[in-house]
Amino acid sequence: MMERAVAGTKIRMMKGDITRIPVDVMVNAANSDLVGGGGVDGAIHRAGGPAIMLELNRIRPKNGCPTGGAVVTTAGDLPAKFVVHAVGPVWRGGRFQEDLDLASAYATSLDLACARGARTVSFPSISTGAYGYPVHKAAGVALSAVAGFLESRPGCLAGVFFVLFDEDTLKAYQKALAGLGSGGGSP
Ligand code: AR6
Repeated sequence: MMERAVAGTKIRMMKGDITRIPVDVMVNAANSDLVGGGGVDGAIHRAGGPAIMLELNRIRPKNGCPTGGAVVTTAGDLPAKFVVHAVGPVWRGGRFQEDLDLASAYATSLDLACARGARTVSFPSISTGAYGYPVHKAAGVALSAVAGFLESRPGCLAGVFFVLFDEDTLKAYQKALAGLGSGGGSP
């Protein structure tokens, strides 16, 4: 299943490079220091240009952004109005509230996007690259968090897009989307 509506908002799964998909708010999988890095973070800074880091340097909290939190910047040259830099958890075996922190990264991102008047938001698969979160677990947490947010704020967003980089990740998120509401959406 590629698309499903939750509380009137379309959740859509697609394979590709998130930096190429036009949207109001593009979510980045950042680190607490908000200093850029590899993976999707590197791709977003490369495609967005220096304006993003210049703004991060101005707004960066003294002790960084906590895990599960997020900050908003310009999108620079990206096909978006804003970038939300979300900090997912590093996977440490699953007993360190990784699921709560991951859910918080998604919900905080959507909250910030709505506060900026976004109608469409795109997400990568937060934490499942360098941070090592098992993708099938992460997909369930991500979909539960997004669906929970949409049910609590109906009408806020028109579309939430998951832009996934490889086939295995796409399949895991499609499965989680299909399982939403039938008990399959939980971790
Ligand atoms: N579009 C969509 N997804 C992508 C792209 C892209 N252009 N590039 C990679 N992915 P990761 P994390 C996928 O490692 O696990 C960085 O160094 C990738 O295949 O980017 O949250 C940050 O600075 C994977 O499925 O993020 C942090 O230090 C997913 O995005 C740290 O990595 C997430 O992989 C964050 O690690």
